Amino acid sequence: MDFMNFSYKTAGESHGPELTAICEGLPAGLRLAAADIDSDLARRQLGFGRGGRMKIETDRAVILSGVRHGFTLGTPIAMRIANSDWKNWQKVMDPEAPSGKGSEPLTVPRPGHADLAGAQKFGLGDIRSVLERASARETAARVSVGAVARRLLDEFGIAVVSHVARIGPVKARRTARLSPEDFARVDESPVRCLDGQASAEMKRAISAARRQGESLGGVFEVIAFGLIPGLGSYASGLERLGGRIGGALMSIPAIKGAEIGDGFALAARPGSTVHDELFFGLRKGFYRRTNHAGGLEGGITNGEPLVARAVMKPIPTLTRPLRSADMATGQPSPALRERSDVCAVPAAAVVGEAMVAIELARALLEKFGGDCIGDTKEAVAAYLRRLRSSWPQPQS
Ligand code: EPS
Repeated sequence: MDFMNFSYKTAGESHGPELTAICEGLPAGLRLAAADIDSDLARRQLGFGRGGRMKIETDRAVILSGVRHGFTLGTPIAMRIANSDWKNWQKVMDPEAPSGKGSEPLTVPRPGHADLAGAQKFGLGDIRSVLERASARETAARVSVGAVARRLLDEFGIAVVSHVARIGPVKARRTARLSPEDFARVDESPVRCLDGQASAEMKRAISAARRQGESLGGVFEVIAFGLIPGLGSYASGLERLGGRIGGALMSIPAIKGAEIGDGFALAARPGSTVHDELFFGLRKGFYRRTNHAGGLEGGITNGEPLVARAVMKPIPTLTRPLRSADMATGQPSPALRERSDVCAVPAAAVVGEAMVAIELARALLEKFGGDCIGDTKEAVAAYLRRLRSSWPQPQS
């Protein structure tokens, strides 16, 4: 699709030697250091409810190309994140040696996982060959791309943040209008929740799930502050930012639903309580006092914060497994049990930030272009001048 100027690709298996990400289409002259990426990678590893794997990994990005002396070159940026666990899996994951003792095929699919559908689609007899790439480990590579996108957005005063709104039965209390400052300490909550009381209850719910051999899902919210009106378009369906943000969130493993603004709750409300009324002030121009639309009207940013939520299903690997049937024999058998997380909603929220940052960076570059960051900045400044000059003049 030609409007996708900023694009990326990831590669790598969960227990292979490394994850790789390549992104291209960013302007030259953007300051970028591995530390910008590592801070997001570390945030993705946070969260009460993760399994033993997070004790093994300390994700760090190595920038291999596209950056010189701390600034982007406008060429493809390749990044590598090593899997520390690889050393324990070399035999199982060997690209060339035939499978043998110690790498016997896994044949009992987990309900809710990609195991069976993936084995059928690709003609694979060993579920290991499916789960290695279906694993959410891949999201570390996406977070590295998201961190690069975030660096671009930061140059334009756009901040993308997230918090956990629900884990299993525990819902956080809603604050009507959040500001960037509200997120300063969200990573200090063990479940990345803004409501202290709900945080404690969420932790208790996760501990109880762990004891019961269960897993828990939840809801996270991503908010982008500082947006310029006019990103995205209604000109073609695929350009609508709502679909692009929703699709990006739904592409995260285990996400089963996404909504923008008041989302599904809008179904129950009359129009007069749903739409954000417009006001005009000589200093701030056109503005709204509410944000039910979640910052998008007609698939275009309207200058209000972009608010998107996504629901994550409980992870399908259960230590008290569900019933399944063996792919090799057809015999009933309890589903595959692997080391896994009990709840990964706090981590998924950080992945959600990355996905939203990527879509916003793409939309920004679509509108303002620029092989060089200075060109992009000038284009944004000229656009903002035009918006201001089009404001109605006070009547004398
Ligand atoms: C995952 C299973 C677990 C998670 C993993 C995602 O890994 P392992 O099978 O090695 O215990 O910890 O998440 C990550 C490795 C990660 O970096 O997020 C799965 O099946 O999706």
